[in-house]
Formats: sequence, structure tokens, C-alpha cells
Amino acid sequence: MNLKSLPVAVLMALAAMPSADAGVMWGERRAAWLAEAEAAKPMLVRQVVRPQSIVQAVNDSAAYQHWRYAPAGDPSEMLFSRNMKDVGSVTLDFGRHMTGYFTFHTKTLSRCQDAPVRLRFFFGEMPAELNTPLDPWQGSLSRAWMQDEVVTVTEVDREITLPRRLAFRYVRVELLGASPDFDFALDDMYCTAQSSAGEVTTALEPGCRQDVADIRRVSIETLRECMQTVYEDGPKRDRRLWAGDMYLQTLANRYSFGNYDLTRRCLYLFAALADDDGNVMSNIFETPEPHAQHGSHCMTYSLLWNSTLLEYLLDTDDVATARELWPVARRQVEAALGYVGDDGIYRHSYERGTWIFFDWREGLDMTVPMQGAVIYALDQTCELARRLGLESEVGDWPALADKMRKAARREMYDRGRGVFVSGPGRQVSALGQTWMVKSGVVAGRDARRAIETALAMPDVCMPGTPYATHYLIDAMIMAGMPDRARDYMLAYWGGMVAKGADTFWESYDPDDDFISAYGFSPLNSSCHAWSCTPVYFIHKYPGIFQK
Ligand code: RAM
Repeated sequence: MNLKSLPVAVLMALAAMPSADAGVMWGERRAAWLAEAEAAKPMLVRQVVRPQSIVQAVNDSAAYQHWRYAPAGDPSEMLFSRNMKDVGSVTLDFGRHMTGYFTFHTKTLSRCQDAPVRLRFFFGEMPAELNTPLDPWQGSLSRAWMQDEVVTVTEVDREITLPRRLAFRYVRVELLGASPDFDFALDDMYCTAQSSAGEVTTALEPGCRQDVADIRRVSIETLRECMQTVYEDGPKRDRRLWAGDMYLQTLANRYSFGNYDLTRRCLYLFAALADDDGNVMSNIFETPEPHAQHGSHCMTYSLLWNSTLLEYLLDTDDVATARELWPVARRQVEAALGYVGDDGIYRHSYERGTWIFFDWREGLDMTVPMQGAVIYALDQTCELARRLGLESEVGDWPALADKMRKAARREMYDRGRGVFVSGPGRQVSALGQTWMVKSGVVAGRDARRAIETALAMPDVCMPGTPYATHYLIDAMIMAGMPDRARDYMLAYWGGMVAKGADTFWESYDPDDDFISAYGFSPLNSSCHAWSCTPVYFIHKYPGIFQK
């Protein structure tokens, strides 16, 4: 690899990497891993997109989150040659979700500029996002995630590109300040949209039903927007590489863009930026130089890094990379096993600074899901070792996985009702059953019974995100419930399409259009990577989803 071709920031990060320091796991190898990640950084493909129409906001209780846009004219007739002082405020629809940079041009219409002009641009993925008052701010994350920008134009007749990368379909422009002594027009605007995804390499079977085709299209658009120089979780928010999102993106990527270099880059980034003990961190930022979110070790996500490595190996046969990264995979399982007692039960302790994540649904008890996730990780990591000829490295893990399965049946299964109950409150959740099925604690008739019984209970804890719903669909297929899996996917992701989704949303509850993990739905990301997996199901199981 030619180190000279790497950007200065990355060279600096490389120089700061641990060398042969005994206190840092894989210290001496990390710089090489980071360099591998940089070498695999993809090119971004850019496309200029201009607004298609002027739109009018309509407050409509039948619309998703009570807002929709109605077409209100052609921008070339109603905006680009008009005096902006007469326009005042206008909203434009670009016709599709874009991730990229926004440029506009102003033009003097009469007399000459004698004062600055001030404009406010407000970019949004969703109609409600642009029509819900933001202040006083109620969200639990930064107000600055919202994409409103005030721009002072000191020289008209120039093009201005906003420095911030944006994710949007709609933009509202408001004139905040102008001189009485000259007139100007906003005579052009465009977005330079970018993605590293490239061309779709798969196609549906002829005659495939339209609702499936629509879900697949939106699913692919979601992934395309999130494929930048890493697999981002959401181009509006959080704009970074998260391990759990990456895992699902790699599954969807296999059946859409087939861009495995991006997966390789992300795997190496996580390995190079693990903490000193070798824990893969939950998320990574690329700038100003690649770094992990300090101290954020999410046990479930670090285990899914292993599954991503296994999927990457299956996709590419790149044994060299998988072998090089194998010690990282082994380490993630070792860290999780530190929480497993002699009785084969996983008991989490937040005191050790590690968190676990399955869904944003408030009140979800994670005892049962976590038991399943650790067993699943053991199975997946043993499978990885087997494919690499490294079975000797996993020792008694297959036996331990069986012990944990038995322990789950013994401690967590309500035989009478045929469902798994989680935690001291004996909570029955869809995700509890899901992870017991995925980890093989139950199979066949018992697996079907657990899922069906749970879903039929009025007080069952249901998923609140497409992320969690992905695993539920997967479990339904594993349990031999293909019709249920198809109907559920059509209703859930199809529900978003019916409510106007161009890209799939971070949170979705068919019964609560305002669900949000952050106390304020406009803060939600409406193009979210972990929601992109229908394309995976549709192509992996054509007999279920394409008939
Ligand atoms: C949020 C993001 C991301 C997710 C984590 C757990 O910040 O939505 O996608 O992986 O939470």
C-alpha cells in the first residue's frame, strides 16, 4: 500500500496508533488495519438534482404525522424569475430523498445591491419535520441535528454552496432581510447528491407483485442514501458508522449493490479502533480523523461485528481478511462470556460500562433477548472458525452454546403458555421469542407456538423499530412461518410506503405515527440504514416474497 496517497488526517491518525505497546491489544497491527480501511475508501458518485415543484403544506389529520404537501406550481414560473420580496416564503419538492450539498444562486432584478440579503433555508426529509415548531426545543439530542440554516448573502449574482452536508427531499426558503432599494430573485438551486452505492445488480422475477416491488425500491433507496464513505446509519442523523446498522446493511447490500469493499473498509475501521482491551466500539466517526465514540461499547453490536465478518467471508471468500481479523472476533465473544455464569445464564452488569441494545421500545426487558444474542454469537463465531479452519481456537464454545440453550429452556421458558418470559417482571416480548428462535433454543412447532402466542397477547411488548422487526421476520422464517413473515413484512414496511415513505424510517409503529426514541418525532431520521432489509428478504427468499 502506498502510504503517500493517504490524506494527512489519516496519516496523523496512523502515527498516533499504538505501536508494540503491550497494554493495547493488537497494538502493532492496528496501523495496518487503519491503512487497509483507508485504501478501501470508495469513490462517491455525484448527481445534480433540481427541484421539481413548488408545494403547499396541508395540515391533514389523515396524513402521516398530520402533514402532507400538495403541488402548487412550477418553480421556473413561480419562483426563479420573481422578486423574492414578493415571494417571501416558498417550499420546494425535489421529488426524491437526497444526501448531498445544496447550492443556490441569486440574481439582481432591478437597481443594484446596497445591503446584504438574509435567507433561512430549512431542509427536511418529511413534511411534518418542516411544519412542526422546533422551539422551545423538546428533543433529547442536539437541536443542531435539525437542518435549518440562516445564510447572509453579501454579494448577489453569485452561487453559494452551504458547507453542511444535508439529507432532504423538501426545502423551505424564507426571506429574513432585504433592502427596499433593489430587487433580486432566487433564480436557481440544486442539490449535488452523493452515494458510493453504484448500480443495482439484482432484479425481481417477472410478474412479481407491485407492493413487493414498491417495498424493494424504497428499501434500495434507503440503503443507497446510507452508503457513503462508510455504511452510515442515517444521512441526517447520526451520520456515522454503527456496528448494528452495518450488519443489516451488509445483508441488504448482497442483494442490491454488491459493494463488498465498503464492508471490508468498515470491518477494518472497527478493528483498528477497538478499545485497548480489544472491544469493538459501537460507532465510529470518519472525521477529522477516524475515531470511535469514546467508551461506547455496546455488547450486542460488538457481537454483530462477528456476524458481519462471517457474512463478508460468505460473500467474498476473502479468507485472508477474515483470518487477519479472526482474533478480533474471538475477543468479542470472550468479552461477552465474562457475563455468563456457571449456570449458563448471561447476566448483564452496567457497572462495567457496557450497554446492550435491541430496540428503542421503552420498557423492553433484555434478559431473554440477550441470552439468545450471546448463543447466536457463539454459533456464528464457531461457524466463522470452521470456515477458516480454526476450530481449535473455539475450544468448548459449541458445548457452552448448548449449555446456554438448556439454561434458557430451564429458566426462561413458560412451558404452560409456550412462551419465553423475560426478567423479574416475566415480560413477554416479540423480541424475546425472536432471539430464542434465532439461537435455536426452540425450533419447529415450539418456535411457531412461542411467536404466535406472544403476538396474540394484548399486552405483548412489540418492536418499535424496523431494526427489531427485521429479526422478528427472520425468526418467523426460521420457525417455518413463511406466510406470516410475508404478511408481516408487507403490512409493516408496506405501511410506511402507504404513508408516503421515499426511504424507510428509523422508528415505526403502525399504531403510533409520532413514536420517537428522542422525545420529539421531527428529530427522527427518516432514511435509516437499519430499515433497509426488505430487499434482503425479498431476494433471499423469492419463493416467500416474490410469488
Ligand atoms: C441511534 C442510531 C443508530 C443506532 C443506535 C443504537 O443513535 O439510530 O442507528 O444503531 O442508536
